Amino acid sequence: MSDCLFCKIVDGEIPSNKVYEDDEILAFNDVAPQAPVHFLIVPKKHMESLDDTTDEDAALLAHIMLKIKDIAKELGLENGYRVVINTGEDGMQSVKHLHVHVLGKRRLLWPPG
Ligand code: DGP
Repeated sequence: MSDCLFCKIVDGEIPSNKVYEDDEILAFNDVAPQAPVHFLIVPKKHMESLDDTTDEDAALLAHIMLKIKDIAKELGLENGYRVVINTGEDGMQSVKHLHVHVLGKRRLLWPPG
């Protein structure tokens, strides 16, 4: 999608601080980190949100989920981390390209706001 911020990051049009990349996904540091480690994982294929996914995306979604622990380990999150997928208006999703937040290196509060 030409006007999608994360598609532009995937295409390299907008620079990002990459932490992992393969043919299907890109992970990069969040520009406004909410924890000492805070990165996002996005599918390279544009999809607006979890609401936009279908059974055909099962392998891609599983790939994202299974990569989290590897990247987390690389970044030293041996004491745990939190995975968040903000979805839609009530979920306060601001960027309309599916992304998974991974936050760690501090004790995170619960419940969230
Ligand atoms: P969400 O509220 O779940 O849609 O989170 C969007 C996140 O994207 C937010 O934590 C800030 C991050 N973000 C927004 N613009 C940029 C950008 O240009 N670069 C990077 N690295 N992160 C961005």
